[in-house]
Amino acid sequence: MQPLLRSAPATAAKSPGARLPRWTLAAVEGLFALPFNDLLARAHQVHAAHHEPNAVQLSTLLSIKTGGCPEDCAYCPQAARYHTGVSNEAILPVGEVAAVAAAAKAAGATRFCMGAAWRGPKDRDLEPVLAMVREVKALGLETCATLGMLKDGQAEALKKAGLDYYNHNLDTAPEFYGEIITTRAYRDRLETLERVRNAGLHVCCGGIVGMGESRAERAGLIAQLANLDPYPESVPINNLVQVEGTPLYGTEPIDPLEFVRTVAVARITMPRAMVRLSAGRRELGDGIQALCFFAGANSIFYGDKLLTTGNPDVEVDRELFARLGLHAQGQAGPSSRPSPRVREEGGPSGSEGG
Ligand code: SAM
Ligand code: DTB
Ligand code: SF4
Repeated sequence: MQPLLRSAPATAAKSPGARLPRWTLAAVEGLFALPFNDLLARAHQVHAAHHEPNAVQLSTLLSIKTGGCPEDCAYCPQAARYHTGVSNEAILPVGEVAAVAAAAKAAGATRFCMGAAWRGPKDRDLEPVLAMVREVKALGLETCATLGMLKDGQAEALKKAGLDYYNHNLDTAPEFYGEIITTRAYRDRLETLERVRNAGLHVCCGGIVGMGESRAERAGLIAQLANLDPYPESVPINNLVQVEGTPLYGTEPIDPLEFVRTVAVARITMPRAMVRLSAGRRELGDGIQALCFFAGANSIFYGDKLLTTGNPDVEVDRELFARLGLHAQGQAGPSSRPSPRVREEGGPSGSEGG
């Protein structure tokens, strides 16, 4: 299968003022190639300069509309065309979503993300989602939604209802994208991100690793993200969750240390972003997660389920946090350090980003 945008530069996202890209592909590849200890030391230094290094944001995810999706994302158990055992369900009632959000807040989450298995919402789909956003916001939680591609006016309506973040991932590098999805183009994703940004919403945008991509393609994904202008406030790094029935089932898993490197490079190139250790934490194990937190991951999905697949049990995460001396963001921890310094590290091109 031919990649859709083989020639798209890794530094495609420039500001209208012809700003130089913050991070060239070569510079990002250079970070990946550093000795592991040097990379982690540098990433941790950037992390500690911009964030409280022992605080981790807890975000709970809920699938508000599961399965039956018309798209062909090769990793996704919710695509109707793959036989994964996920059935096409109706959108959840608003009251049920509010109850799950209240329980997530009681368990310590500060952000609540609602996901729908849509190519994009039809206008009639958006109405109940707006009601959900209002209810979740009223609980005092940060709100996030991931509903697919947005049309004119939809991002504005979400913002007006009280949405804080919109999650829309680039998923991978442009050069590898055509191997993974054919039913929407990379530029469609960039357009939705632009709509989200223009509506004044915060951008949550990241990708998936472990899909059989090369290191250069992982670097290409990070370069795309880091050169968005401004770069996303929230960057989920997903480790592919392999689901039987999807085309990517059986792919050689990523070397876990390479996953840590990806987190470290995301931290260095997007210093102020929340870098989220997203799907696939169960497969990583405690030691690798600990390295990811050291390398700059400071957000997780918290709760026993992601959208359709499993996530570490809440009790397991609490125990891991206790062993590592981590605490939930917004709750004082015993080892809290003074406020981080907030000097932004410029990219190798010397220009400031974000
Ligand atoms: N349907 C909407 C869309 O695709 O934009 C929103 C929901 S979709 C499930 C959100 C993101 O979840 C995808 O972009 C992908 O990055 C991630 N995702 C889906 N299935 C995954 C899997 N098996 N492993 C890791 N990440 C996955
Ligand atoms: C993101 O980057 N990861 C989340 C969230 N955004 C919506 C989704 C992970 C889904 C994992 C597979 C599943 O549970 O269906
Ligand atoms: Fe549909 Fe989103 Fe899954 Fe793609 S990732 S198949 S768009 S639910």
